[in-house]
Amino acid sequence: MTLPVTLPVTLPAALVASWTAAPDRPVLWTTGTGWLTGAQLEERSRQVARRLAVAGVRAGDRVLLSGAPCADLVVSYLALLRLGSPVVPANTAYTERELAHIVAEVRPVAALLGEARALPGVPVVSPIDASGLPPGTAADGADAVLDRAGPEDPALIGFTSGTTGAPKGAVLSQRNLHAGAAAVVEAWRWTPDDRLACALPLFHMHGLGVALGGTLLSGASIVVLPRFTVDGVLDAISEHRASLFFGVPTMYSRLAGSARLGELAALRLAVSGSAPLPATLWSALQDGSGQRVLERYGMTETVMLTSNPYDGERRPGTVGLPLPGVSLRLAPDSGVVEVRGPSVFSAYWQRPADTKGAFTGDGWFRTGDIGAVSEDGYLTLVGRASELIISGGFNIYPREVEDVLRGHPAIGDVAVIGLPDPEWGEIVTAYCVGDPVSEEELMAYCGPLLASFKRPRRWRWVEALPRNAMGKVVRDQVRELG
Ligand code: MLC
Ligand code: AMP
Repeated sequence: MTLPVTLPVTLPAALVASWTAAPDRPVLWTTGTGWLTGAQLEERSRQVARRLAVAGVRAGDRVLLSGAPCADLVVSYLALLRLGSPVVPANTAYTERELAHIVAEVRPVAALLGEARALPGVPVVSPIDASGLPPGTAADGADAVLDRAGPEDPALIGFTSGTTGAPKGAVLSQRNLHAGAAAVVEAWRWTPDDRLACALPLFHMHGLGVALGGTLLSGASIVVLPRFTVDGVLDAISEHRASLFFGVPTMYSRLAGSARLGELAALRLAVSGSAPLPATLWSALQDGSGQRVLERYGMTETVMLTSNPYDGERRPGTVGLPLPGVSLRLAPDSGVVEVRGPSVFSAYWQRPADTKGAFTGDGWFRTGDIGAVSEDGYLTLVGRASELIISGGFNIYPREVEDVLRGHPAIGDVAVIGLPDPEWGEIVTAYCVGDPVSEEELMAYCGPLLASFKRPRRWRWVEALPRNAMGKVVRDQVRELG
């Protein structure tokens, strides 16, 4: 006798239940494909999962996923969640060198890519629609076992450098992803009537965990644009009667510069995150559109942590209050924000020392962000314990860029910092010691080694770098070099 299986609450189990309950409801709109209903997403993700299973992908096997936002990318993501094969999203701008690091870390059995490119060391490399995989249909392959992942099984491995060192994979469990999406669904009063206009890349927590995860869990719908443009977003909001828009501050800065800014008034809610939203920009958005943009704070390792309130005061310059389920405190000596909660990851992939260092002795995750909490509980991020640069919502680790630049024969010494910029937040700037060469040459040198967003946009040649008694570069003094 087969005992009935009680399915745990995981994102895929919840999604299948919601698609089954409302099969004809439109869920996903993408350019070229148009609308897909819940029933279509269920069927397509099952088919892709089956093809992956025939190609040898099993629960627990890592699969790298990297492509521009489109229906096949979303379907592939859902197929992997349903198979229980941890998704390893990768930025489409990564060079072969950057992808090789991820491959060496997690040893994926397959990679689904938006563009044809070599990926040494990965047994199965396929276009993102999975059609290039070995033939596999219901007729010639065993049915894949779907939707059986438990809450503690790994669902997604997001690459991040954390507060230090080389990029490492933060392992998010099925529970983490589900809890992260559930928290924002509750906090932002998401309902099945909502429709999100999304122009975020679908390889980071913002796009995957918040925009897509929240939409699918709440039974709402999402309009996925292949890339961000001001007109593209505003057209999508009016044509599809979107009620929600989520963006990074660079997107809001560009929207604020548009004569069409007032069209944001049509939204029920506009959310900003991934980098600080300047209070001046917040006011410009309110003045031009009436939108009180809601700023929130999250991380790859934690999904979302805090949010300004939906009802109540949205206080510019702050990231609001802890989301449902999140506990937050400040380390007494440093002011580093420490968190706990069901969406917080528990380990970096096969990096026990880094994992140990990331948590306090009593189990709180050290975010590396330095905060201050007001008397009424609003968190303001005042700095970072790490040297992390955030440009347009993408993270750049100075040390990685410096290591690459040191390989250029003209550069004897180098320090990389982020200089403030109204559009990008911070701009990657390199201070080099050596024999000056042209920016063109340096950019050409960086081309095959660094993703475009990591390449310095400004170059300075200096006599020497300020160092402390230990010989360490003093970054604050580098900033003063101008
Ligand atoms: C693109 N470029 C960037 C860049 N994005 N350079 C620095 N920083 C960036 N963020 C490069 C391009 O490759 C191009 O280089 C040049 O800048 C001009 O490109 P563009 O056309 O102006 O840029 P665009 O394609 O419009 O991209 C801007 C953007 C994009 C803001 C739309 O950066 C973006 O989608 N950002 C969102 C990032 C995100 O989702 N972060 C979430 C992380 S999760 P060249 O050399 O070709 O000229 C997380 C947790 C949380 O942080 O809390 O959410
Ligand atoms: P990532 O590792 O890409 O997930 O980036 C996470 C980091 O983005 C956090 O540690 C913060 O430094 C930053 N971040 C996210 N949201 C905000 C925000 N609203 N304001 C300031 N920084 C933010």
